Amino acid sequence: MKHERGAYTLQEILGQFTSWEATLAGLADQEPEIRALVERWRVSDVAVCGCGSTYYLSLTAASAFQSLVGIRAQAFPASELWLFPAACHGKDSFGLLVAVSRSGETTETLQAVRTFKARGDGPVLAITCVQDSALARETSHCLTAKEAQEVSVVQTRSFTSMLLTAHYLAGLMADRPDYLEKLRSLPAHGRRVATLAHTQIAEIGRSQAYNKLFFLGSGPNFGLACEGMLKMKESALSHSEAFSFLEFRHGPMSLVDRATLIVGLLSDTAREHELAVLQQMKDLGAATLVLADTEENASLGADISIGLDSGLSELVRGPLYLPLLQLLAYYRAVSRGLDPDRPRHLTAAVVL
Ligand code: F1P
Repeated sequence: MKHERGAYTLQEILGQFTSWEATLAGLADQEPEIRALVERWRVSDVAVCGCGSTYYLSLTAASAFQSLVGIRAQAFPASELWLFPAACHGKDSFGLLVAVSRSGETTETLQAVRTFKARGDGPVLAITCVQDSALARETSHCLTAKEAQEVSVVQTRSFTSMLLTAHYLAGLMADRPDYLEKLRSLPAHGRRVATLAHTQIAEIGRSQAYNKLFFLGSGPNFGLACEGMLKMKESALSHSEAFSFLEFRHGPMSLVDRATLIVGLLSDTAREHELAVLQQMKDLGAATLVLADTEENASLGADISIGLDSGLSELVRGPLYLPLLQLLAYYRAVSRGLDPDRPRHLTAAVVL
């Protein structure tokens, strides 16, 4: 049978809300066990690591651990923890390593875990999609979003499902049942937002008016902006970059012209500052696509605006931005004649 370009990717993007539900249900079943671990560990700091998408996930997860749990949390590319452990740890070790890998087979992530264990640092917890993976075997504790595993090489539903897992862990560490309750509302919001915004996103994704794409996000949204940037590269072979909002003025804005699309993921905390950046880039000729919680916020400084209407805080609503960024890359890829299911030069895991 003829393979339709991007068929798996599209199905995995649009079906991810079912994976979110299954992941959250699995976590609720394991809650007593995870609570007991968290209670036993009582860590005051955590390192989070991964590669590619899972490194970007680590960035936003570290932000959640830090702001929700109030502990020191730092994200690292797994290769840095493996090859430059002293530069990552400094004098003090981290109390816990959270190692994130969809496949559980990525060499750098396995090596980061081995290095951490050899130094005699604290416990290691894996977040993966594959129960029977090398990572799961290397670690004594593993949270598996197994329903989120994909056929496509690029991570879409696996990314968001593992991200929910990290948020859930943070919610348990912070002992915030209210936060867990809000996480449980995400699948319904996600389905609604993806349905509402699909046509609009498809139209922008198909547009050939842009040859430079920038993704801006601050705080917990920075890692998500990076993931939007990576989807564009992997699926649509398009030059894209991600920046923390205000960093964009410090040089990168010199690249802005009429062929530039800027995708802004608005926070609540820095909203006014972020809108000012977008307005300035619009004045310089860029087109702006703004994603915010309310349509009203999104429309300021925006050529195209999408309001999530979730009523959720900036931290918990983060995963809702992802399906839109994934769809944007999917439509750009397909309209350029590419197959996002099989991106050029890539394999699902890098095994060295
Ligand atoms: C990480 C990863 C992917 C990327 C690429 C190679 O894999 O870097 O993010 O898309 O295909 O692998 P994993 O460790 O999360 O399985």
